[in-house]
Amino acid sequence: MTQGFVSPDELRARFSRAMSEMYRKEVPAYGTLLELVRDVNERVLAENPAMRKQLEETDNLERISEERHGAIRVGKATELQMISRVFGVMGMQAVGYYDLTQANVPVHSTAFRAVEGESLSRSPFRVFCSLLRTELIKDKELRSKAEVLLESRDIFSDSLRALVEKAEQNGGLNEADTQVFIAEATKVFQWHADAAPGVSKALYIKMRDADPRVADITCFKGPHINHLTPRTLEIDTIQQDMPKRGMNAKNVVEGPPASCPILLRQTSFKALTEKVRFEGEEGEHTARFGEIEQRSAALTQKGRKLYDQLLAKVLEQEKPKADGSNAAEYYKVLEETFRAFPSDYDAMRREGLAYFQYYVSESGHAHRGNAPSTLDGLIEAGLVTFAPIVYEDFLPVSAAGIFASNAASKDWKDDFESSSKTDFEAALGHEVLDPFALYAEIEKISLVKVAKALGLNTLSSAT
Ligand code: OOG
Ligand code: NI
Repeated sequence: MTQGFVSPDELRARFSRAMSEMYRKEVPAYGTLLELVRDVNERVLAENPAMRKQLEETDNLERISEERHGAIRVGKATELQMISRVFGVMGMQAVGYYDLTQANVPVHSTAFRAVEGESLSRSPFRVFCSLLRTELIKDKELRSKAEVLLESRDIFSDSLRALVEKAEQNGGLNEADTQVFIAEATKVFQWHADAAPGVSKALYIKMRDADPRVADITCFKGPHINHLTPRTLEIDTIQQDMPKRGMNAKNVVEGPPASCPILLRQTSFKALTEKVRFEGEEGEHTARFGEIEQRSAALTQKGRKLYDQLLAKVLEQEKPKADGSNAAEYYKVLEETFRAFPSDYDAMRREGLAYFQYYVSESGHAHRGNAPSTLDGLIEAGLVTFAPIVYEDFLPVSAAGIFASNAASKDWKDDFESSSKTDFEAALGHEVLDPFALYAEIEKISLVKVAKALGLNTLSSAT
């Protein structure tokens, strides 16, 4: 702690816990999902001492039971800018650009998360944050209603604004300020059973007909968290067990097939229908759900290209239908198509498809000053070991699938205008970071450490 400041990592961890507590109260099924994930993770670790040891050695064990991501949707640039500052106090930065218009959803997004290896192992909490693109609402009158509603709301309390400024000026927050900051920041994302002032049920329905996300963003008082996602070590078991605990699970696990440990795989229980009070009338809204994910290796540009190609090939042949009727066929095509992607980490490493962290083995330490000078040589001699760097980001296509299956229940289609990263960055007020560069940096730092420990000048990887 500097001058009695709570560290950004600690702030982020506490905020993540506070969000989880709030969401468990708001959406009890999320609590049931957490119990299921805890049970499965405990069993998997008890049954796999080797996995446990590897997670421990790579600083990944402790973070797992605490790990989760959330998703929020904001309505205007000033909200996005302030959100960026609030997350900035917690050491989270905007990483990557996601164009959801590809999935017929009128938003574009980034991920707020920690970026450095050590911070990520302390708290990898990440938030997928989408900005509504009102310019894509086709009906002009509805568009201007949406803009007026958004213009008139202020989702941040005065005390939150003051604390963000204080943290930025002083370089941190003390314990007392931290407590208020966490409480006020959490409140921004709470659920409101009352629709925004001026929103009748008829207006809500018009917005929802334009797009369910348009209604979700414009008709409410704030950007309620729409899901939280704990990390599991065995997603297929959870997918199977969800119905046994009363959860309405989605039909397919999204992402790569089970046999290919890359990026992440996700599934969820479907969004709940909740009561809402509109002006003068009762109604309902369907948006909030629970999700789980299993994370694996971060891919290089080359690996990502191959993943995108293969997934596109899969979807050409077999798109998962919203009603789940072709789930078995979809999985079959997915598994078969992804045979073209190496499934073992050594092959991925040699082909430069994924990012890795490198470690000096015990015998490596004994060979200091007398070791092969190439990375492959060191690995072959057993002096250096490696583990994949965990993917910290989101699947654009997967995100799209989640939108489609949770709010619209439409099959996928593509009729929106093209992406606009520049517009997004203008709204945010700065550029988003390049995720590939961040993984490459973590890999490089580990190679520098290894080289130093072995008394070598430099070491480079296939990436
Ligand atoms: C965001 C969906 C994206 C994920 O896990 O890919 C996401 C949203 O529904 O607002 O959270
Ligand atoms: Ni999610």
